[in-house]
Formats: sequence, C-alpha cells, structure tokens
Amino acid sequence: MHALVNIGVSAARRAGDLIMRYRNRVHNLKVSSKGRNDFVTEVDRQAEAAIIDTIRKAYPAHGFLGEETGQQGNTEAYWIIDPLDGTTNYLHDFPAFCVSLAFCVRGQIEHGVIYDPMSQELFTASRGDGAQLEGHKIRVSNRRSLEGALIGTGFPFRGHDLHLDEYLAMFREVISETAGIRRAGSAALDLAYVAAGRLDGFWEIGLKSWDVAAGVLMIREAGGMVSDLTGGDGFMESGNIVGGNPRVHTALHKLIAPHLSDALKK
Ligand code: 2AM
Ligand code: CA
Repeated sequence: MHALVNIGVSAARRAGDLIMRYRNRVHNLKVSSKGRNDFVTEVDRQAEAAIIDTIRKAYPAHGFLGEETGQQGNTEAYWIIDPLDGTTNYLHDFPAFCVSLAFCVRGQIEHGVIYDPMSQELFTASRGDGAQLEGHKIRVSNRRSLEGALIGTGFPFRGHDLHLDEYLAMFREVISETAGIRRAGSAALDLAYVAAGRLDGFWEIGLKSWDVAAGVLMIREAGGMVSDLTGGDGFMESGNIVGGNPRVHTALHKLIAPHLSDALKK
C-alpha cells in the first residue's frame, strides 16, 4: 500500500472510531441546523479535526479541503475530506455512513480511502494501481445492460435548485428499465459499492466534491466509468454524476440525458 494511503487509512480509522464512540450519545449532541435537512454536528467537526491532525503530523506541507473547515494551506497537493458522509443517517442511527478521503495533486485524484465504521469495511484506491476492499482487488460488476441492474441514487435536497422535475423524470425511466433503485443516503459509500460490484451504477444531482472525489477514483480503478450528466468530466464542479460498469454507465447516461434541462447541461 502506498505510504499516502496508509496515512489516509489511519486518519479515516481514527475518525471512524470517534464517530462510533459518539454514536450512542448522538441524541445529546449539539446539533445545529443550517436550513432544512441540513445538519452539521459536533461529530463531523471533531472527525474532520482528527483527520487533519493525523495527516498533518505525517505530511505538514499538505493542504486540505474539508466539508467542515473549507480550503486551507497547499492548493496543489491537498486532501479532500468528507469526515462523515451520510450525516442524516448517522443522526437517525440508520447504518449507512462513512468517512471519505481523497488525495489530490493539481486537480488529479491520486488516492482514495472510504471507511465504513459500522461494517468496518475499508475501500482504497490509488491511480494506476487498482481499487481494493480490505486489501483485495475489487472490480465493477460485469452486468451487460440495465436489465437486472441495481442502481444507486440520492434524492435532490439542496433547496433552491432541486431540479426535482428533471430528477423524477430520470427516476421514472430508471425504475422501469432496471431491477431496482437503492437510496441509502451516503453517496461516497454508494460509489464504493459500485466499485465493488454491489451496485451496477449510480447517479445523483448536486453533490459536492468531497462526496465524490474518493469514490470516482475507486470506480475508475475498479474498471468502471464516471462522468457528469453531459458525459463530460465536470462532476467535481457541478456535483452531477453518473457512474457504473462501462456498459451500465453508457446505458444509464443515455436514459438520463434526454431529461436534462439547460441548467443541468452546464
Ligand atoms: P453528507 O451526509 O456528508 O451531507 C446523499 O444524497 C448525499 O448528499 C450524501 O452524500 C450527503 O452527504 C449529501 N447531503 C448533503 N446535504 C444533505 C441533506 N441535507 N440531505 C441529504 N443528503 C445530503
Ligand atoms: Ca457528504
């Protein structure tokens, strides 16, 4: 394992342990609401601080882009951090949440770590070196079409530009063409599941770079494909993403594309 991945794994496990320690006390936490359905907990902040502390001790020159603390330090070589992806699930003790870390150099994602502290499953990937679950190589599924496919998604949630009608039109199509849709509530974990072949594909609108950075590398390194909804590479900026094994990615993209409004084509 690459030395950077080792440090990423230590940081993710430390955050995961903290998340699990707080789990039993979750209802007593100070929960601040930043608008509808948008919780930022003390746990998120502490988990992110633990991650940054672990990495900084090993690599003082690295920068960070964290969901909680924003951009700091080096902007050429930095870690993109989602300290607790699936916060809403966590608050409800619904067991689908994870820690997601990606190491980025000049816009290129080099390493990714996704850790599920409930199952203690650890997903890792390094560019050019494949993706692993518990150190064993993983591959995307080999399903050849949407028929029988299991597709992950997330519902639109950001108030002002939900694109709900467009999303529901896509949803309607995907329901009728596949074996089913799953909406677990942690985009990073869903992407890791695509890489591991547990889901055949995934799409969502309006995510943030920390939700997808590690998972995108994982899917690609596991032999899958990822694009934005126009088929381009702008998912880190737009947060609109479709991924899957190569055939499912192509088919899913084809199904979704006719429902893009002009705003979603940007
Ligand atoms: P988060 O838990 O780190 O915020 C699910 O659709 C994905 O969207 C998750 O990765 C989740 O990450 C993100 N998300 C952000 N805000 C959300 C909200 N208010 N409701 C549901 N998911 C949200
Ligand atoms: Ca997130």
